[in-house]
Amino acid sequence: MTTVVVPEVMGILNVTPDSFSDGGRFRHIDQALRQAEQMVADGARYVDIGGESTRPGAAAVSLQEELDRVVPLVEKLSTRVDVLISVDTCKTSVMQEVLPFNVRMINDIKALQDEGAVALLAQYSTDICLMHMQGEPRTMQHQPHYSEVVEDVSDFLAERMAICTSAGIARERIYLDPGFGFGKSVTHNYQLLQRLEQLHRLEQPLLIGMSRKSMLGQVTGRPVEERLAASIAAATIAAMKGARILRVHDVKQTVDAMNVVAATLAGDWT
Ligand code: 7PJ
Repeated sequence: MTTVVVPEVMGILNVTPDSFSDGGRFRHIDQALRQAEQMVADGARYVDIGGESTRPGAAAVSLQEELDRVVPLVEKLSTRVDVLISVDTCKTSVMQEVLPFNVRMINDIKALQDEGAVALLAQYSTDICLMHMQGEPRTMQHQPHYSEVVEDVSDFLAERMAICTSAGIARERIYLDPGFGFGKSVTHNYQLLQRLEQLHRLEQPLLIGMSRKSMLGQVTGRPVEERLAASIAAATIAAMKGARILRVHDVKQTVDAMNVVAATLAGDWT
């Protein structure tokens, strides 16, 4: 019998600046903990904590602000909720502060390009997600250009992976992500999704994030709050193409979809 791998679901837990203004940090942490508990109840295996907005056009967040948002939450979550913790950061100093806690993954949209990041991670056993991005979040959607998007993304990921492994990071710790929406036109995004299997030649597990992204808005004409159906379709496609982890906002609905995928791949529902 062949082993059927259905992706794990990673729930997105954004720690937004607004949540600080209404009632202070404790309330904000409590709220985030409750949200994490709900995601676990809904079937999430991971929660991904991000303190920096990386949406197109977003302003950079200061180091101190990101630390204040992320570190106390990681600390509390690691002792109170039974879930694998992923931290979405591209700053070496943030990684340094969260790594001593029970963090399972560092999810870096800049693929450990910040100074000292690779050397730091080489001292730990945490998993790492290396994501591809063209340009910087503030400007990345201004005319992205590739000679061939799948090849270029694949070459970049292979190169970053080689840098990690030569620094002593075991291959088994590395997940790869083509970075949907990060310096990519709609066409680039759909070419990547259509040919996602080609990234399996890198022989690493893939982490995929398309939840509510503009590539879904552009083909459906829906605003961000009405992209659930499109997000589920995208997650299902990624699952059928062999993604290992799906990074999503809507955990419960994605888990339902993954149960359908699991039954289909197994030809059985038990
Ligand atoms: C991704 C991410 C993604 C990984 C964000 C958003 C933008 N990390 N962080 N992959 N996207 N690994 O969720 O819309 O696609 S932030």
